[in-house]
Amino acid sequence: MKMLIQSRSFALLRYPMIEVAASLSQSTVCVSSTFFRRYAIRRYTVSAPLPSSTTFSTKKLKKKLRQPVMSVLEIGGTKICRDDVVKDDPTNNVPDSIFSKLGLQLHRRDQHPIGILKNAVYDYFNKNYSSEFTKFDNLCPIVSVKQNFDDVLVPADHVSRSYNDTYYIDAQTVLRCHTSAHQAELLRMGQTHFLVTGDVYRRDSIDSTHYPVFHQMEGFRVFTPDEWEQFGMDNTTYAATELKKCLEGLTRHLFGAVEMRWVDAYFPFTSPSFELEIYFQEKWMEVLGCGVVEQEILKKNGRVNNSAWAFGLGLERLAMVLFDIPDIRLFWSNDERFISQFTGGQLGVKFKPFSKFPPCYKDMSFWINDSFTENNLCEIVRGVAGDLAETVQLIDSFTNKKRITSHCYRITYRSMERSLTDEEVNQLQSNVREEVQSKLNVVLR
Ligand code: FA5
Ligand code: MG
Repeated sequence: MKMLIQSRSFALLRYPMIEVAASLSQSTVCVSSTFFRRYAIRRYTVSAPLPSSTTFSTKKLKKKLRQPVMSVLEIGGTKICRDDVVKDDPTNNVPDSIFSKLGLQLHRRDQHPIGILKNAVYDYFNKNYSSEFTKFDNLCPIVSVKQNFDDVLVPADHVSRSYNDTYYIDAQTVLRCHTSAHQAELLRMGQTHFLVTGDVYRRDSIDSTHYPVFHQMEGFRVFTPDEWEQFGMDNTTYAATELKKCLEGLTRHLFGAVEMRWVDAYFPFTSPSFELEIYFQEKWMEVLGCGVVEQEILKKNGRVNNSAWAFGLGLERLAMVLFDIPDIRLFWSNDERFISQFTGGQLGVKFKPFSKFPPCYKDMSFWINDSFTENNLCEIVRGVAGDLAETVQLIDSFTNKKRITSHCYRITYRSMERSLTDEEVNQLQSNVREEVQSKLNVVLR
């Protein structure tokens, strides 16, 4: 295995505000996926809830695109009604398309690539840590703002708390945006070695490695002083060494030989922090975040004088590499041609694409306003086109003499399962244009 240890520019990571300021002032085409690394100095308007329903001009299209939404479900013993999650209220920004994913729990399906991967990670921990780790995979994804952010020391002004980045049910309740939301409660329950797998939710960009619902597995391990003292190490060095050993072993267990590298990172809840990237489809892809847990979290939750490591795996990203799955939307496919290719317990299987259907590109330009954000645009595109939207990419930006900025976005439409007709794509694009204008108050060009 080729292992590259790489440090990115420290300046960007130590001063994340500068990174955001710089990226805002540039007309950058690159979309950052580093949710917890980003800090906000911009203010977001708490915009009205984004579309939960869509206006299509033909009944046929409407039927084809809309997924049935179950109105009551149960997760981990909690009953959840649609009307408790999707509300016509300014503090709520959960659309029906997101509600429809609640309770699907791909990670609990043993024949699905996400479930197969979860079980393979369990095997690794059972073998190497003699089944010491307690597993949780049915904790309810509806959590308090305190669990999701405060308990893991996310600062009050951190960008991840904004309505632009997180799905809020009301001002105090969110759809968890990471499995780290359960760290504190499990520590308080006396857990010292645990794995938490679950669906997590984020308003995010649209491309082959980002989806607004995905799955994470949190790992957490507490150490006592005798453990680091016997190796003559300080608590932080010991935890960091054990963490990297564990994750490098896991990567070898899953992939055998794969090109990967460690990157220094920032998370409010760990220090030092790292991300692991794997080379996939001719690019470096970030697959996990991890680090040595902040003492404050341990102390507040009954673990004085201890040390700990934690990690959060992105299961879709790892499964993409493992099974050669080229697009994250495929995980949600009910197409037999996808589902039938995977068998419980089998890791080595490579996905055979059934066919590559042609993409269709549509550009749209508009003058933005101060409250414009790309996530709001993506939410509209997803609301209209669902999984037919493959990418949304900023391809041009300029500011005129009156200091008004224009953006040009290219939307790629493509189905994973069939060829799209011109009529269908034109209709989608026309609906997107209409909603972008009316909901984002931008001026189309
Ligand atoms: C976190 O969520 C941290 N809670 C991870 C962590 C846990 C750090 C414990 C330290 C200690 P991050 O935002 O980087 O970090 O997300 C973790 C992983 O989730 C990423 O590496 C990536 O693999 C995956 N991921 C993030 N956003 C998306 C998305 N929109 N779609 C699919 N996968 C995603
Ligand atoms: Mg990250």
